[in-house]
Formats: sequence, structure tokens, C-alpha cells
Amino acid sequence: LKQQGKVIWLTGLSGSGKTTLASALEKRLFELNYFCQILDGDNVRSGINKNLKFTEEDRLENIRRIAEVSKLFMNCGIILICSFISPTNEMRHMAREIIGEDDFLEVFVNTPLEVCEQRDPKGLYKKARAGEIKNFTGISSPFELPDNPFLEVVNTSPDISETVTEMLKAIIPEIKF
Ligand code: GGZ
Repeated sequence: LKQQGKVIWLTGLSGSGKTTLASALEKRLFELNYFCQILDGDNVRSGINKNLKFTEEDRLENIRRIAEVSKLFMNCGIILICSFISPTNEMRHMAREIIGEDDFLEVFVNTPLEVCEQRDPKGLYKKARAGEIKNFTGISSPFELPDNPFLEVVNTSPDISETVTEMLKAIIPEIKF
């Protein structure tokens, strides 16, 4: 492998578009012969973190384990794309500390709550408003604005290719487009 491992950390609300951006970014990186791995709720919360729920304490432990696992992958030279709400600065700071300042690239997917709630792809906001889901981020659990993101992307239009290019340029500055 000629590449250097790093961690691209997407933070943002449920429905903000993190998963879509993560897979589009993964695809572009693969096309450029970069070796990468997505970590998200689907492959983490159903596996190593299946005992964790959405209390503040469990979210912190969720993020801690993800950061530790990411570091192991990263040390093998892999580019991690981590897609987690990671709602507080405490959680993001902890991840940054575990992974290391230089390798932790925090990308804030800044989609307004109204837009996320409007999209509601899984009907979770509706359930949260009805009180059927407790501690739902943005409704009954806080989302703190990231205090020092490496990059902030606004992801409200359906065409994300420009956003992905913007991310690629920031992540791998030696690439020419
Ligand atoms: C927020 C929740 C909750 C609650 C279930 N609050 O949009 P999704 O469905 O596919 O992604 C969300 C995912 C969030 O898990 P994370 O591991 O990223 O959260 S954290 O970083 O805060 O630990 C959502 C679903 O799980 N989900 N209940 N109460 N999101």
C-alpha cells in the first residue's frame, strides 16, 4: 500500500445525508485506487456495539469503541470513513484524541434539522415527535454544533458530486482534479 491511513469523521443529524456522502466518497476513493472502509451504525451498532443504546453514556461508549477500532484500521494504512451522529463536542474531542490530531478529519454535514425532519427517510422523526423514540437527536437529545470542524458541507441538494469532490480535495490535497 502506498497510501497513508486516516480517519474521515462525518458528524451530523440523522437524515443529514452522512450515509449517502460516505458511500459516494468511498466509491470515488476506490476508483482512485485508495483502500477504504466505511464504519457506520449499520455495521457497528448491529455488531460490536449491539449492547449500546442512545443514552449520553452509551453514545460516548459507542464513539470511544469506534475511535479505537478506527485507529487499528488506520494503522494498517486504511482510510476510514466513519459516519456517526456523534452529537457532542466531548464525543468528537475524545475521538480526535484517540485517533490523533493530524489523522482525524472532522466533516460536519450541516443539514438543517427542518430539512432532516422533512426527509425523514426512516420515519424516525415522526416517531420521536410522537414520543415513541426516546433521546432522539435534535428532538429530545442535543446536537451541539461542532466547534472546530476540518470541513463543513451543506448537503441540501440532490446532486452530491460537487460535495464529494470538495471533500476529496480537502482529504487528499495531492490529487489534481
Ligand atoms: C438518534 C437514533 C436513535 C436516537 C435510533 N437518536 O438515521 P439513522 O437512524 O439511520 O441513523 C441514526 C442512528 C444513529 O446512531 P449513531 O451511532 O450514529 O449515534 S451516536 O453517534 O449518537 O451514538 C438513526 C438511529 O441510529 N437511531 N435511535 N435516539 N438516532
